[in-house]
Amino acid sequence: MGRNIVQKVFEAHLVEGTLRKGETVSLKVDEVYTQDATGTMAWLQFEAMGMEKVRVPLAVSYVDHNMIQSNFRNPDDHLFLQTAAARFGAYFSKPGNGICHQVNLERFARPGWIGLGTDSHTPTNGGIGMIAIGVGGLDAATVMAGVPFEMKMPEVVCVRLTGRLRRPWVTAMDVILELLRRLTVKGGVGRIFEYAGPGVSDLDVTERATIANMGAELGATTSVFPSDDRTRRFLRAQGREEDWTRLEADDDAAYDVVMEIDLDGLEPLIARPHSPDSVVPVRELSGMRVDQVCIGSCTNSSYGVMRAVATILRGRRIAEHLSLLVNPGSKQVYEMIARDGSLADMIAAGARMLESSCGPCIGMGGSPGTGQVSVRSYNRNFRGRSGNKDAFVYLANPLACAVMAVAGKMIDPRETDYEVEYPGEPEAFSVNDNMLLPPPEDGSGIEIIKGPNIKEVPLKEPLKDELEVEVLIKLGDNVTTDDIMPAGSQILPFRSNIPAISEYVFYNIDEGFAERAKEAKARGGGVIIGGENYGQGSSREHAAIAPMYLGIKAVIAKSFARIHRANLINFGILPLSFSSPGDMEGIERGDILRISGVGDSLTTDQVYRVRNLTRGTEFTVRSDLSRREQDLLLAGGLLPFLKKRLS
Ligand code: MIC
Ligand code: SF4
Repeated sequence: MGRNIVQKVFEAHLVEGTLRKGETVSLKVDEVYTQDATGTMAWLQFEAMGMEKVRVPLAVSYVDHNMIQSNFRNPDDHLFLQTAAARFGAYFSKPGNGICHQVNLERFARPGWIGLGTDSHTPTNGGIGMIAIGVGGLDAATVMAGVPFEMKMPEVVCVRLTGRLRRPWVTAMDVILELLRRLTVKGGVGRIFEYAGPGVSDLDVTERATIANMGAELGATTSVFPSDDRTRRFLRAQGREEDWTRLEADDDAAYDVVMEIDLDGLEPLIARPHSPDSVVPVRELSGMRVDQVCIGSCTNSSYGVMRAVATILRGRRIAEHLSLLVNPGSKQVYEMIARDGSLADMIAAGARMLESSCGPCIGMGGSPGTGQVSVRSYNRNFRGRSGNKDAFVYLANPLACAVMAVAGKMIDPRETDYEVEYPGEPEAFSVNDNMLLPPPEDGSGIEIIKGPNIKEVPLKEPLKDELEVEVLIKLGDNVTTDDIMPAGSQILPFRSNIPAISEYVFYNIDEGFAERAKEAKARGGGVIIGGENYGQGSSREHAAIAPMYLGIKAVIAKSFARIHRANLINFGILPLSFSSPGDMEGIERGDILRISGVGDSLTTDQVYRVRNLTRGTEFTVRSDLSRREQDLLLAGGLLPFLKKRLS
């Protein structure tokens, strides 16, 4: 029987386990990268493990999320990251060099590799044929310390592409919006999406990267494309053809699920507020006023896209009432559009050019006003993520975005007669790695500099056998980590300071949460009740560490998103699911729940009896923990577990 790409890459990296769906496998990892907002914790944890040097072939520390430097905290974080990278043997990508996923794709990603990144959009690298997975900081630190990466073998979905995109107005963004329309934000949980079929060769590497990037919004473990002649061409244009290898599924490869997308049949699509899966054709919203347009981010920042956007704007002017923000994803792209005149065309049309950073995507500036409509070529539009709960964020392809910036309203770009140059990938990119600092040969003498806002990672005590916890909040389906631990310019500066950031847990949906949690902590702790796909979205482990710090002992939900579930376990919080989802109805905020015999249940049938002391009712919940996960929880989390082991 032939093998698919996932099987080939996993087999080549397998340390333990068998590649059967649902079984635990451990894998050798070629690269680990961090970004600043999750990286400070990851590197603090790495340091806390007492490690001398990273034990993976390649480690890179990027700075892209918080570059606002509104006071000392942020530059202190940057200096910490730079000195830690030099000390421990990682490359350091300076602020200004670009968004981690875009830069990694350009400069490091390789077909056939396995990579981890402390960011949920790490799968962007799947565009080049790499298996790239988003993880929490502590998982990244553990792998950097030389431990193989452990995961449950996901199922593999083959997405067969046929036909060709109707460029310029239909782009790669519409392919992934179509998948989100069909499958929703939980349609990818426990799955890897492998792209195949004749339509693959119609897409260049950066277009594939757009699709792989936003596969994260499906909840997918990752997405991967074959490595073919176009991949080789891309790597040659990056001056690193030697990194290329061919990687394709065998003709008779088997998949768990097969689906098909006809590229010819796609039209410009748009995701409505407040979820990336609320997708409709742009034409259905035609005429709606647009106040802000944002183009760029890690989703749509290639040179080809930026150049095409510039040709739409050339000689035109953005609508009078509208604001256009552009954040090109990397210094490479920025430099190239500056040299070829695209940047001048954008500026002339009225674009506000931002740094090569995440910017408005994560609410670091560029928030829309009250009731305003923002259309973005980004990947997430959760309520409040952009810095304003009362704004309406839509997601569309970057060329449609540019047309809307000129029109000042929603418009199907196919209705215009604009001439667009869509150059795709150039023969040669401008390669200039002067903002990418390689680690010194021997970093052992380098001092790691920590500013006053950088605090140690708190630890949890071992799991108690009997929990008596207060229900602190009851939530619906698809709660995001942006809901649990918001980002934005007010909160992101506290990513290195858990006591400070914990004040903001659930801040946008329940301002009193942190206070209530602290009170409950003194009485035995709290529990969170959630619906399906709890913790979707980002990889930020702060959404687990901060609740842990506030005394949360367990989350009982209908189901969990992958990265958040792993983060909860790493920080000693029990992820439990209802045996009968209907039991959620009988629980209210303020109820006291008693769970007895936790240790026993955890290590035997993983069924726990829960008594609702307030209502006098009883129900059961379950966990689905591997052996290792059980050990971690008993110890109070991964750090206490490792500490105990090492001592
Ligand atoms: C995001 O897009 O939500 C982020 C900000 O990049 C996060 C990481 C973080 O919260 O630092 C992610 O995607 O994992
Ligand atoms: Fe940055 Fe936005 Fe990409 Fe996250 S999704 S890495 S915030 S650009």
